[in-house]
Amino acid sequence: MQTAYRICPLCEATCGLKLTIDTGRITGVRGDRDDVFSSGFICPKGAALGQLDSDPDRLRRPMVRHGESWTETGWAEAFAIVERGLMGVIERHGRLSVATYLGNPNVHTLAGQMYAGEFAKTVGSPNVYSASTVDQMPKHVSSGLLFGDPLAIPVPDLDRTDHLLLLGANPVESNGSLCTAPDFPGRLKKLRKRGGRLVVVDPRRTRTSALADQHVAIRPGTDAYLLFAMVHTLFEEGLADPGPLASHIEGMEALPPLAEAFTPERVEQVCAVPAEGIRTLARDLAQAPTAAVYARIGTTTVEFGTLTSWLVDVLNLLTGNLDRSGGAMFPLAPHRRRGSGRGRGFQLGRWHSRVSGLPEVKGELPAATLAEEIATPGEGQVRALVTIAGNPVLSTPGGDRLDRALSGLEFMVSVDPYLNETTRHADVILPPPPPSQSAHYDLAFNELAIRNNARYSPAPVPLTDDRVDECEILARLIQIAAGRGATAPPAEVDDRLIERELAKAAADPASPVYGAEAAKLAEELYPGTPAERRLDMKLRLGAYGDGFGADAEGLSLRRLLAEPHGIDLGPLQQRIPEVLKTVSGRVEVCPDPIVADIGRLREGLEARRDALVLIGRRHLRSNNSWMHNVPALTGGTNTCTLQVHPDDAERLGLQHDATALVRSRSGQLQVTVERTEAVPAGVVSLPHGWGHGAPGTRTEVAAADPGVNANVLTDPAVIDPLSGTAVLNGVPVDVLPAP
Ligand SMILES: Nc1nc2c(c(=O)[nH]1)N[C@H]1C(S)=C(S)[C@@H](COP(=O)(O)OP(=O)(O)OC[C@H]3O[C@@H](n4cnc5c(=O)[nH]c(N)nc54)[C@H](O)[C@@H]3O)O[C@H]1N2
Ligand SMILES: Nc1nc2c(c(=O)[nH]1)N[C@H]1C(S)=C(S)[C@@H](COP(=O)(O)OP(=O)(O)OC[C@H]3O[C@@H](n4cnc5c(=O)[nH]c(N)nc54)[C@H](O)[C@@H]3O)O[C@H]1N2
Ligand code: SF4
Ligand SMILES: [Mo]
Repeated sequence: MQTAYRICPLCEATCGLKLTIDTGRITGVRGDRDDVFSSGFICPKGAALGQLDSDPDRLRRPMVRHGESWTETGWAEAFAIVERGLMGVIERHGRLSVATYLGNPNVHTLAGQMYAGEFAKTVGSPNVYSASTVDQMPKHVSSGLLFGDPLAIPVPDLDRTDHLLLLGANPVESNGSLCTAPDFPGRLKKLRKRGGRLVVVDPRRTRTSALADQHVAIRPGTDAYLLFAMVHTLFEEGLADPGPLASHIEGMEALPPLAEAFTPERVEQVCAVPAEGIRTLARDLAQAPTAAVYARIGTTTVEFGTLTSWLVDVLNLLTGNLDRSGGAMFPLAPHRRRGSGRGRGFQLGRWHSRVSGLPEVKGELPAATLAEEIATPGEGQVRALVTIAGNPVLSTPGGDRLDRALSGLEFMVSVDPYLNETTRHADVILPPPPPSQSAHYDLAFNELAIRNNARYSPAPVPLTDDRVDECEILARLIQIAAGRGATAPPAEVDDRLIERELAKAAADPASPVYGAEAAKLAEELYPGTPAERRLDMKLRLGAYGDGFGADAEGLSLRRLLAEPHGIDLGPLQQRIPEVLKTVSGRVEVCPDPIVADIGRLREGLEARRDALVLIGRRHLRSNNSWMHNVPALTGGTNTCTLQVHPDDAERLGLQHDATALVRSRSGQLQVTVERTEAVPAGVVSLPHGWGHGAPGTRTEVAAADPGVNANVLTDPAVIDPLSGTAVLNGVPVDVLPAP
């Protein structure tokens, strides 16, 4: 028996876990009480890490498909098949014909963070897709336009704020998103205990709204109206005051006229929130000593996702809460350096998708358009697909169409531990090792953490013989895509990247290694795995780094390895103007693409909103599509039911537990009805990530309680135009008793 510490990779909270390991298996999981960030917090998913890790359905060796059947194969052979398949398509149809889809767990693995983007870049095709366009892309676009950097996302300063206005998020079940805060529920309770106020805007009653001082049951998809009317109120009542930030803002004068049309009286009927209530929300926000507006997936995967994301930070700014303690602040991750306060700004639409002409966003095309790019013949048609940690058949709109399109590919390879709804179409599946055999560091979530910190977990258990580290799997794919072949040494990839980054640092007068010789610096790196060498480099060049000797106290991987519970780097600090990368060097508060989209919002004031609409939900013991195979996380209230308000159920003739037929513009399905007052009349809720048990999948536990794929109902043709993000909430549907 041995004890090991491992950061939990299962959600954005990044809790430190204390694992008991017995002969290579996780036999016990507890929260690590000494973790500098999570202080012992754990949720049911973290507690089930052992079961997840040793799930008998987890693939151990590469799988090769022959028609309907699969055989296991050795790694060398698998990579050789991938090389033949991928390079064959490239030779026949060119690099444009290869698409990459990067799924959510890429932000939860070191491999995904360090290699997946590089892989897509190496392929050199505009056909790059990811879970971001069914998730948070609107926030990237809004940050890109406001601050010049799509990754500069302000997070609520949870532990210090006096007032939190939270929209479209349910962190008591999701444990938080775009705001990394272990024990989010406990932090909300503490906020109230210290006399602060929590306001939750959500159509549904949730476990988060149950903690709140006030719950505003807004009509789905209309948050942009509510927030704009709050902006309107701030101007009308002379409450708009950015405080000391005023000298760092550009374009303020354009804001009041834009807010003009959105009076509380005008938007009242749109969002089903009384005008006087909207004014009170605005006054409360402006008058709180400190306050933060925080919004998540219920506000991004909607018709006006980018405008809503923008309005969130406009409100933070207008109430003097942007970039001040207790407000909405920019974390400074250890692998980042402080900026210069100016940059090239953010551009949208540098290229367009072939079939529907949709603009590129942050180097990607909308996931909603992938199926048609595969299915539509012509020059540039997608013929090969690489999925890394993704299950787009269940997670993207029109998933049933994508499912059909995938079977028409010439070649597909998936890096994934499961044979599931998506990977069943692959020719080769390359399974990564389980978390117990993988090292961990949160590059993505340190950029969103409510306290700056650094924590590294070496793999708790050594790799077993039949395993290849996911970093190496992806590095080998990079070598293949670069044309260097399946047997080219994977470490070359890291050597090249290290050389490039060190040379850049050595040429930068603001860097601590300015003037040094890159090759010499490379020799000083921690002599671990290739990924560890790169991580060491990033930490040492970063904001708290040792600068390769410039600051003896500074961070390095060696120092982190000596601190298994992590290093706390203190509360968030003010970062404007340094964090800005806009051309003007200011916060550009009314960027052109946003202003241009406000016309669409104004037109929407006139739209009829009497349809029954569908929204999603998450259960505490779930994670998108891939944890339904873990027995400890199934059953109880974690079910795939259509929640219907009793009044609607009455009107539509739907009995509790009976089967309903749900139809949308895009598709239809049958699902069990759950009558509940948790949803308001006019709104039904269905969770996503279900719809298991398809022929050829190998997830036995999940198949026993398969549920239905909510993304048969969501429509790939309906997206937020600025961000290409799918509209997954507020989908008009008809519901009737199943025939
Ligand atoms: N209707 C509706 N649809 C939604 C949403 C919604 O709210 N409503 N939410 C959206 C959101 S927020 C997201 S993020 C997307 C998620 O979309 P995806 O990322 O496409 O879907 P996941 O279900 O997270 O699938 C993750 C895949 O990664 C695999 N995996 C797990 N661990 C690892 C690992 O360590 N390495 C590798 N290589 N693979 C691994 C799993 O087996 C699974 O196949 O779904 C979106 N879809
Ligand atoms: N347990 C669990 N945790 C997870 C996940 C999971 O699947 N299960 N997934 C992870 C991922 S990938 C992500 S992105 C995060 C997401 O984290 P959250 O954003 O907190 O996700 P949800 O719990 O889906 O909460 C979204 C809320 O928005 C509400 N909503 C729907 N439509 C609207 C609307 O139009 N306006 C407003 N104001 N609210 C609306 C829904 O009722 C729901 O309560 O969670 C992560 N954590
Ligand atoms: S809250 Fe998230 S990070 Fe923490 S234990 Fe649960 S799943 Fe893991
Ligand atoms: Mo997500």
